[in-house]
Amino acid sequence: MRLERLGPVFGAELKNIDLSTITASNGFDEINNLINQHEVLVIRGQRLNAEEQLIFGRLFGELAVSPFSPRSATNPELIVLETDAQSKRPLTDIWHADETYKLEPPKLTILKALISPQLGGDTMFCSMRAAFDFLSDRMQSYLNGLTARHGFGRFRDLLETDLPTLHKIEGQLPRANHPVVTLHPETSATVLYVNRHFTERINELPDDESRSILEFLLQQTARPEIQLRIKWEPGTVVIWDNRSVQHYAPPDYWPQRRRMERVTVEGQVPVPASTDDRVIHHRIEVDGVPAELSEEGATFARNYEFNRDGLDDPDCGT
Ligand SMILES: O=C(O)CCC(=O)C(=O)O
Ligand SMILES: [Fe+2]
Repeated sequence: MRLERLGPVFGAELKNIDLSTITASNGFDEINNLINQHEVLVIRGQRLNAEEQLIFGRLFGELAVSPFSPRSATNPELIVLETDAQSKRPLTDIWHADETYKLEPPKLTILKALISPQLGGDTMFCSMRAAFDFLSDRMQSYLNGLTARHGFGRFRDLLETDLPTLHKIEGQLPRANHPVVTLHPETSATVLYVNRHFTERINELPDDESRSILEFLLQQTARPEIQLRIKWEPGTVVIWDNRSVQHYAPPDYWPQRRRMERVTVEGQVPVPASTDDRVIHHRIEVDGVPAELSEEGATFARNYEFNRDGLDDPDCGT
């Protein structure tokens, strides 16, 4: 097999490989390591049928059954996302990691295209470990130790019922608090773990502060430098690390037909990055060179140095 990186920050395409031949002792460790390292792995030209996709998924752990997504009648672990003129507009145009309202959100998602529209229907990804790395040291320290509440977001709209019944159903569905900054359990990377679909508030902050800080954090997914956009064709499989990336699927193709099949691997309770005052994090590297701060970030850093020197300077202000 051969690997081609898809961008300087994350993402890779794996070539010359047939996923149906992978077993626990043949190729699994390599693929698992590549997912940890590159966060999104694209494998094209696969002829994996649904059964083989389930078997491949089970190599990584138990498969999840989503309470909201449309499942295959014969196999509840297989999610079938099919869109055409008869279906509603898909609710995928919002940045999210899958199912973070669960106490144990999924670890990986494996999505396969069966029918792709002629134009549109791409899926976008954002590296949330890069999002965290791009924050200032001050912001990283501020976030450390905070937790956020995750609920159902837009999936509420799928529960077509009157308001009192909706509240009752919501009361019975899971909800979870997760650290705002998590530690990836396999790579120890620090990850910004809030998303626009499911994260409702930061628990330790008053309402107005939570709203502003959360909005600032959610906007980080808009940075083109930390995004990736994947084009699908029938037979394309994408595996993403749901612990460290978010995705957004523009429904720009709808009502054209698109059919995808997905399996989702169960994960663990997210762990907080650190309980120290200072977060020890890894910095993004591009070919071994630490990524540059953005222009504003660099200006801020220079001003900060200047002001601090100024305070220490006995001649300051004279
Ligand atoms: O349709 C897509 O490309 C992705 C949909 C999605 O959000 C998912 O499968 O988790
Ligand atoms: Fe999703």
